[in-house]
Amino acid sequence: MYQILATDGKAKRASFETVHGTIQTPVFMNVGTAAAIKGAVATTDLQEIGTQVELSNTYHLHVRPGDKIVKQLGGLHKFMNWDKPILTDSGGFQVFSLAGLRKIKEEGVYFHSHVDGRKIFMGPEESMQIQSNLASTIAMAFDECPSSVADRDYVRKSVDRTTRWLKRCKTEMARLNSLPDTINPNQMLFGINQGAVYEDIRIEHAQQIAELDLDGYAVGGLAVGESHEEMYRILDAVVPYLPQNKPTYLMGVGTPANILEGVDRGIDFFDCVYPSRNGRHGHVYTNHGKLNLFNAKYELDDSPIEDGCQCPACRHYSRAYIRHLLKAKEMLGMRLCVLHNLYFYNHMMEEIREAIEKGEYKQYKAKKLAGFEETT
Ligand code: PRF
Ligand code: ZN
Repeated sequence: MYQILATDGKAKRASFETVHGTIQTPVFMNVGTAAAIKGAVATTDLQEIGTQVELSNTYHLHVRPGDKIVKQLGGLHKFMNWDKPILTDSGGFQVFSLAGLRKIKEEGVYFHSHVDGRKIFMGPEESMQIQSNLASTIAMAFDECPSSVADRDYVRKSVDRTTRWLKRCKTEMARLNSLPDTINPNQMLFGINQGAVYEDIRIEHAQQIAELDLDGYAVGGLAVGESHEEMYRILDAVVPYLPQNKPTYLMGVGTPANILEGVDRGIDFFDCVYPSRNGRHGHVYTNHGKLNLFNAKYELDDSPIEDGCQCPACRHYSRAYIRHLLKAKEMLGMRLCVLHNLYFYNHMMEEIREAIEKGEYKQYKAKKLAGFEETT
């Protein structure tokens, strides 16, 4: 059940009940593509950094270790020792961004594994079967994410196919959820809106998928090379056409500023590799902009990454020490930066939820954005 608890302009503060617990939105999902958050972060660390939802990938787990293996081991929750919600992305996007040679047909996509080059076929049914074996809380529909420079004709055809695929996903998920040996018979399905930068195609597609009465709705195909302004223009246009009584999810977005703008346009769920990827490179977020801890100016800096931050890195270690670890290529350096960055994102979402509840979202957003612009 999705319940809106407060609104402030278009910004929504809601709760979303799942079989693995209630999600408080707006929420940032922490990315663990191959059932691991990169940077040596264990699921036992997640409580301390405020993670609500972990996100993994159908494609990666199908290739390695194999979804049938995960099913035999009791599903992804048991496998990775995480009992809170898990969202699995459908594989569509990863096939397009990772796999080499691929062929898109009406039935699905033929491609080669990025691990061993073996030939794989994935269509809507296969994606649902894999996600059912993984037994995630929320499964994503199998979609095509057209390039941001794809022409109108291509996008139109691609979106129509994505709609046909979505209907097949819905039918297959209902079938799988009713099988006797399904680990999570309550698995939910989110549909994905596509249409590149064409507002009319986006809106028409949103109206078509809204009719299917799914558990939630994502906006895909953004943050794929278009400008931030274009992304905000598409969100302004399309989010009002997604069902208001269901959660919305902006896939693969983004910077803290992108998230603040997405929330302001009615988005509930976000995910992005930035905090973990940047952390692994010693780039850490603060309320006064991003720092590069490799910089020589931190050599003798015994303050924490951010004063007052309650993350496991800032409570115990200095910038100088973490810089040393990074320079010495000690794994702990990366790990502390990733823990800080994920805490920073998760904590910002907590502040966002509070600001919406108080009806102070505009002021909160303006103050936060001004801070990020400061040079440190
Ligand atoms: N589709 C799917 N996953 C995604 C995207 C998409 O369009 C994006 C686009 N930013 C990120 N992840 N299935
Ligand atoms: Zn910190």
